[in-house]
Amino acid sequence: MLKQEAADGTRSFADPAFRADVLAGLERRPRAIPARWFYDRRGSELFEAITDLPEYYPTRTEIGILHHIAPAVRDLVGEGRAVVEFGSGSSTKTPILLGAVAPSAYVPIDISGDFLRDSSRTLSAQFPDLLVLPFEADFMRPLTLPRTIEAAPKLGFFPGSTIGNMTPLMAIDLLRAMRASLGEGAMLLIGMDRVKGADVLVPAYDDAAGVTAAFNMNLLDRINRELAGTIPLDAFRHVARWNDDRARIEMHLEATRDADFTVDGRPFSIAAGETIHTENSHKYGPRDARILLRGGGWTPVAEWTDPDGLFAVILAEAQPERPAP
Ligand code: AVJ
Repeated sequence: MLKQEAADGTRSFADPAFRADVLAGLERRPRAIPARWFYDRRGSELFEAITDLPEYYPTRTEIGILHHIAPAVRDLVGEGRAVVEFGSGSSTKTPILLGAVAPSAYVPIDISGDFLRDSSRTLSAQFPDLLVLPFEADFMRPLTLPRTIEAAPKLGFFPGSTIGNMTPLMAIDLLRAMRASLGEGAMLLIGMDRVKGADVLVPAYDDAAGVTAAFNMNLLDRINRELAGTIPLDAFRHVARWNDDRARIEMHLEATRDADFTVDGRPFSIAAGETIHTENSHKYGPRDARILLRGGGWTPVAEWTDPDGLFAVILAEAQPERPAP
């Protein structure tokens, strides 16, 4: 394992999973590093800044939809379910749902323990009577929920179009795993970004102020900091492209000139014009979204969008275990 020394002399160990993903990702062709590694402290701050950009419509649009549909969601799911949120409990979206459905418990699941503790504390302050059970886990793997909420019917919450980061194959695996862990009678409230023109999509991922570019470039900086990298940042530029065939925005880091560098002592070369693929953000039309959910074992029961049809929030119920006709 690699030891790092910060300017103040404190030592820490680089995350072995980060190291493994970066080294394997730079060796593979095409080069690709999983998007989850964007979110160190600086990356999380930059993502927060992205959500405020005029070009980045998803966050504000989804929040608007959630406010609007809260009473309808309560009518459809009832009160007293245990709400299980997959991914970082967003400080803005979660209270809208919790305030509407009066849950018996709230279980935020996240890989980042620090983030989980912070957001759980904030929520407990806002809902003093609510049982909050933070659960540190990688929700991409099958998981066993806390015994305390075993008997309660569940409502899964997966906002933010995080599902868009996954290829359809991975998304269906995840939806099936969620159905298995949430159990019989569970419901799921999920946000999905819709397909729309590249004239709207590309600027949302390549904003005029350059915040998304900084977010993407921060990955190289993080590699240099945490994995003793020598990547010349000035040899790369941020690229966002719409892949129409696969209905996704792709973010890449493109080499603007030939470059040689090392990461954790290993040598790498990249030629001008070659890229490191850093993120996919899949977009789903109304029928696409419903097929994806059904493929993952969930039957859509209601769906809502904003007046411009930019983003969708879908409520689905777990398909009972029975053979298809
Ligand atoms: C957090 C995955 C929903 O894909 O829109 C924003 C991440 N990347 N700008 C998205 C992101 C660049 C975002 N998600």
